[in-house]
Amino acid sequence: MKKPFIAAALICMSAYAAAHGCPGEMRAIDAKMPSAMLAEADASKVKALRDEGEKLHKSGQHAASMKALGDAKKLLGM
Ligand SMILES: [Cu+2]
Repeated sequence: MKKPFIAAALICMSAYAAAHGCPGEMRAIDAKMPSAMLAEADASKVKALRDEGEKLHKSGQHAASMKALGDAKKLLGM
């Protein structure tokens, strides 16, 4: 009786993590942006990657989204 419940809970948690990884990255980028000392070209690149990440996330392409957001974080030195 207990085991199926635990399995279901684990499946829910991993789905939760996958669905919420991108917004967490977006929040981290948004928090960092105002204090980031970037050249204008890099700042607009970060913004473009962050927007692309959000679009990909909304269309369900979380792996691609995480990659775009990861590139944005790299430019931010995070
Ligand atoms: Cu996502």
